[in-house]
Amino acid sequence: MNKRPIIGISGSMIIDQGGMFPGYKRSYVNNDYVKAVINAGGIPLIIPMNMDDEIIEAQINMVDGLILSGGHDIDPLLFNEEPHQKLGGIYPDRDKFDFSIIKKAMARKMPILGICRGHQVINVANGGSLYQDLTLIDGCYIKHNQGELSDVKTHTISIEKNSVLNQLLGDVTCCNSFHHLAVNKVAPGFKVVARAKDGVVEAIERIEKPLVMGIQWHPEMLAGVDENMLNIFKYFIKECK
Ligand SMILES: [Mn+2]
Repeated sequence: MNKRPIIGISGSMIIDQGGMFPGYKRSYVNNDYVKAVINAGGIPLIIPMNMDDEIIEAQINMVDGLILSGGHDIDPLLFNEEPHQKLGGIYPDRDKFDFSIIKKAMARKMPILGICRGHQVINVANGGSLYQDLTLIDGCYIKHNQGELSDVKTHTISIEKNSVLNQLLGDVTCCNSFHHLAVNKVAPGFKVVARAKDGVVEAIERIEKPLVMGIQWHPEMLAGVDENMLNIFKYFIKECK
């Protein structure tokens, strides 16, 4: 039997608001990432957030591919903008961790899949920028922060012909949506491969191999109900061999 690729999933931190230990920090990822990796044929390994470059280097050396999970807004100072009044909560330590782990994964020519915040942070770490809120985008009218459950699809996206995503999802599909930031300037070396009807960027891919893909929606939340969304993880994991 072929060895299943080991897929690192970048962690975040949750701080207890009440209960036994108010203020207590817990390393975590949402379990849907773990489930999607297992169901797509990989071995998930949660990579806890930390600030030590040598540790991060050792962590990345243990895996064959990297998934960047969702979370906080990204500090706009990282793309040379002051915080807009509509910006949500930021977490500069996590930005630092994500930047470091992306740099190390790319140096090792490792496939990377960024989801939601992970998609945005790939763009910023490679020299792109973000809109700090959807109201700052001319013509944006679609509800990108759905009130529906996580596995309900709410808006359509159009996918570019010459892209990995088009092979997996076709020209048009429907996705869930939980974001209020979006890609503005696309990082050099990357291309937009999917947009919503209002022009909002929904996915990017690196032009050269290895596969580095950013997806604005949450395919891991849909992977249990939609074979095509699970196929994104299957394709990614195959690339990690
Ligand atoms: Mn959206």
